[in-house]
Amino acid sequence: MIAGATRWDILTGDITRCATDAIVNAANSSLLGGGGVDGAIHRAAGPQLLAECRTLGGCPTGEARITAGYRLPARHVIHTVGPVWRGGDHGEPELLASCYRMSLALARDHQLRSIAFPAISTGVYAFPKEQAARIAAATVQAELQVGRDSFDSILFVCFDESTAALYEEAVGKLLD
Ligand code: AR6
Repeated sequence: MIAGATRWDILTGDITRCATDAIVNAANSSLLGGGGVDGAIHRAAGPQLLAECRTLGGCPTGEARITAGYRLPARHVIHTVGPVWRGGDHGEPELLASCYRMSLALARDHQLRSIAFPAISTGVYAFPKEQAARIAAATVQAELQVGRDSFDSILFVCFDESTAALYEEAVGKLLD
């Protein structure tokens, strides 16, 4: 798919293998590591990532912070904190959209051209996957339209085929 000058793709696989300018981490507000994709990113990046994260003083839900990528093939990690799903009427959709917007804003500020996103909040934080895919696709598309500059490439990196299929569907609906 192409939006403006930006190519976006949906991939199935392990985001720690992505050699993009930045990969996005679905972190928690301590930024001190955890399970899921967060654990995988810290394992692959090595202990220097945790050392830099300790200097950041955490991150509120819906916001994002940037670090180096250390041993990762990606140059940077953008850590964002998705909402915990509590039924959907506690601002979860808006907070999830904010994660995508704030991550792209940080990437822009640092002149990064390629960014890979995991399916934020859809694991331990239990956000319904289909709704999360729709929010991810719609928010990224809207940001690409308003952004004065553009990215070369945005990747949605899904851990399994069924999540990737939900993204394909969400993006397909946007293009209808
Ligand atoms: N590459 C791509 N996607 C992955 C990978 C990977 N290596 N590993 C898991 N996923 P989760 P959350 C997918 O639970 O729901 C952590 O403990 C996974 O299948 O990692 O935002 C943090 O420290 C799912 O679709 O993040 C927080 O405490 C998606 O990544 C909490 O979990 C997100 O699942 C954050 O929960």
